[in-house]
Amino acid sequence: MSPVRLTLAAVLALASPLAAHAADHQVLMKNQGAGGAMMVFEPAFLQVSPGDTVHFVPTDPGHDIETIPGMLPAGAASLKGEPSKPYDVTFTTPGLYGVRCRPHYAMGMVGVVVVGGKPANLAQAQAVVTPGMAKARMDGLLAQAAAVTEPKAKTKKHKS
Ligand SMILES: [Cu+2]
Repeated sequence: MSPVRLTLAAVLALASPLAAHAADHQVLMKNQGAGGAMMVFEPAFLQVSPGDTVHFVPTDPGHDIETIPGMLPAGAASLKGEPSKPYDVTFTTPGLYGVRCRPHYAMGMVGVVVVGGKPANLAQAQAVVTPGMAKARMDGLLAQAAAVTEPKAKTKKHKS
């Protein structure tokens, strides 16, 4: 490679540091989780890096995914999938995203995605009141989010 082309490659690498390390993740939407719990996102807690894509897959029909109001980083777009349809999200804005399945919200079908390191909107998310069985699960997920201090270590798995 000539010195000129090497320089160009270096510039391009600097221009897209996130895309170069972007990873894919999968969250299943199920009637029953591996641990026996009913109506779950699996995994219900996920930490990803900015630029990563999460595929929400309705393993069982009847589930959807959308942002829980108040559990969204400032400036981030809210999420909204269609019932029984896969939904892909590429997360760019760091912070905490609380999600729910609308029909099964009160049954505890909630999840949390932390993008980057320690989420700046954690306290805001903790102040949101969640209904029924969602509360206990969300408390557990927010405790996991509170334990996040560092961005996720880079993995070797790259998007092909
Ligand atoms: Cu559901």
